[in-house]
Amino acid sequence: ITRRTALIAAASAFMAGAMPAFAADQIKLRISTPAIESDWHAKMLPVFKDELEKLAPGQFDVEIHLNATLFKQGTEPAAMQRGNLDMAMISAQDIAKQIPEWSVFTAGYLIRDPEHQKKVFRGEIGKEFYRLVEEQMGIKILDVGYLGTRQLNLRGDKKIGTPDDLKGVKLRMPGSDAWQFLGSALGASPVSIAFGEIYTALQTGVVDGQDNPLPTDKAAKFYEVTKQIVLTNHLVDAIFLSISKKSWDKLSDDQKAKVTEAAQKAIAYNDENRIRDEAELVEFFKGEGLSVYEPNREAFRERVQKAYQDSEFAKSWPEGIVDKINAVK
Ligand code: KDO
Repeated sequence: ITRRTALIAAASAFMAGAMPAFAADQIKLRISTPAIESDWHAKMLPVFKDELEKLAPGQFDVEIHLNATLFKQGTEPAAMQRGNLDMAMISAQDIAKQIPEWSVFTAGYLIRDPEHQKKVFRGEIGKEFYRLVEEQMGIKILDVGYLGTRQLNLRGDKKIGTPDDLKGVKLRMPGSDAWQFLGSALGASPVSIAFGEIYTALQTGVVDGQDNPLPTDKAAKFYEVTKQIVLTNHLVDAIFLSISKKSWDKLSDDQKAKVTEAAQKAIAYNDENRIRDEAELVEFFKGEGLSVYEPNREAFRERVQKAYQDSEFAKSWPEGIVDKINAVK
């Protein structure tokens, strides 16, 4: 090694340390989601980006794509698996398409509340189920986020007290077997429509109603085209902030730790805002002229739980998993 090359090496090492990384050296993380700008799980993405920038200045280029403009709702896992997408917020229903065991988390009236959800997924059960996703799908789940508790939201005036009252009601549900099953289990006739088309479907009467957590009903302005909200509490819903293993494995251990930390901060922001909103939004919807009421929740719970117990899905659930989930306190 000559003195000249040693000097050049020393100078470039100094530059690399002192200068922010050039755009070309930055690690691009493209995130795709159907979430709309005004909803909390969309708003948490700039939080992720900013936190990561603080932790690892200049190292990452986080690119956020909302409204399913980059990939259609539900196609994000496949895009990550093909190496076309780095990150997404995927649902248990998306995962269950590839890993049948995961359908347990698509069952209504199983997870009790946001706290139970956190404990289940951040504990031993989550560890085991995340491992399946990593091994079988090549996707690394960074953290679980609370999407909210799903409630019925209908166009008509007819009051819904029990599952029998939903007979023949065309209920929009997201497009996959697991979601459609939940719609039937509630007693309705499920119709599969992408999230971005719900508003028009409600407005034009293509469907009689839809189900989503209250913060999403507000963000998407579904109250403009519906008359009632039935507080069924039928699914304490989760979204999993995830990264493709292809992108993850390129990171150094230090970068992995920072991506995880930024993800947890973003999720905390989402969860806090959603939980607060859920406590306050009934008044908001009433103010918008909707009737908001409690149905016979026990009748819904019984029907839905029985439907899942007797279903094909249940055959793929690990032995004793429902009891284990119930036992998490
Ligand atoms: C929906 O389509 O109703 C749903 O709430 C399903 C979720 O899994 C998730 O995809 C969500 O939409 C989108 O993020 C839009 O909020």
